Amino acid sequence: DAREEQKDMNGFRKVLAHAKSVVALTGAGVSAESGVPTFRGAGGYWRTYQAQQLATPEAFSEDPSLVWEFYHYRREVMLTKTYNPAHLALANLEKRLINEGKQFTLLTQNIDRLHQAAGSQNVVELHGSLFLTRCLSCSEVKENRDSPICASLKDKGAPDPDEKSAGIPADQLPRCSSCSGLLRPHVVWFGESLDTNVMSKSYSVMCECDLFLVIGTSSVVYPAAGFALNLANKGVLVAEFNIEPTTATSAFNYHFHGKCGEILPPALA
Ligand code: BJW
Ligand code: ZN
Repeated sequence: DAREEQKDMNGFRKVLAHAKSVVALTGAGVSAESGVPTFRGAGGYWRTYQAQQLATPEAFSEDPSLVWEFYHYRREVMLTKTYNPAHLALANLEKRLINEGKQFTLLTQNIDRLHQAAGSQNVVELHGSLFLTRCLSCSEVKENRDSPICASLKDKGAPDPDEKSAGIPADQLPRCSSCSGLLRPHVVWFGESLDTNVMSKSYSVMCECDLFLVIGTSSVVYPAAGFALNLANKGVLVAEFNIEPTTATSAFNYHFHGKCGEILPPALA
């Protein structure tokens, strides 16, 4: 039946061997085995908040100190984490396909830069990066790996539910080196549009692809959640890798169950 066909690894590997243009979409599940918490699992809380409450422009304008504490904490956590076999499997797949004269693009919802650390080259960051800032006054986007990002955030951002807000005055939060405006993380918050260049690159590679991989994402956050569904509707082959079925699973040709650090390396080898 259909469910058995979805697990046909030999069938998938044949499809992959013949694909000329592969696109992968990754989500937080790819970094879970690196120790980076996912959004919708049990570890999805910071203090008493879920990302949906803090990753919004409203939260930032109401309490920029609180939102900066949240992102500062996540930046500092990333300094202690590294890529895992799932990231490596995708970097290796890219190298092999490019050597064979084929196309590969990695669309990631993750802001942690672990794909790049593992050696992936053609990466589109759909939701921005923890290590980019954007100035609210002059809009300059800049790489920033400072630890701490500013003196006032040093040792702040502890995730415990009873931790009190640091209440840092805005003039002591990260500021622009060009115009001294307030900086924000260059990430895409709820209610904000994805960058237009990012969207057009994504659509153009999806138009050409003959195999789409959906890896470690709950497929609930749009527009990324619609990518695989749209392609599946057009008849493009889609393979999903996840520790559990998602609401989108039934629309896909393949679904491989397991931790992506364990199932991706053999599947993509
Ligand atoms: C494993 C594993 C292991 C675990 N191995 N697997 C259309 C319909 C409905 C709503 C909307 C819509 N269009 C827009 C919206 C509103 C909204 C939205 O989608 N809301 C939904 C929640 C309903 N979208 C937006 O606002 C977007 N903007 C937009 O569309 O602009 C135009 C517009 C504006 C206003 C109105 C309408 C249109 C922007 C969304 C930006 C999302 N940003 C975040 C935060 C980024 C910064 C930060 O990190 O702080 O991005 S939210 C958060 O979710 C983050 C993630 O990238 C994103 C996706 O999460 P992901 O990666 O899927 O993680 P999880 O935790 O959900 O899932 C992990 C998965 O891994 C699970 O399935 C596990 O099983 C699995 N897993 N371990 C394999 N080891
Ligand atoms: Zn500026």
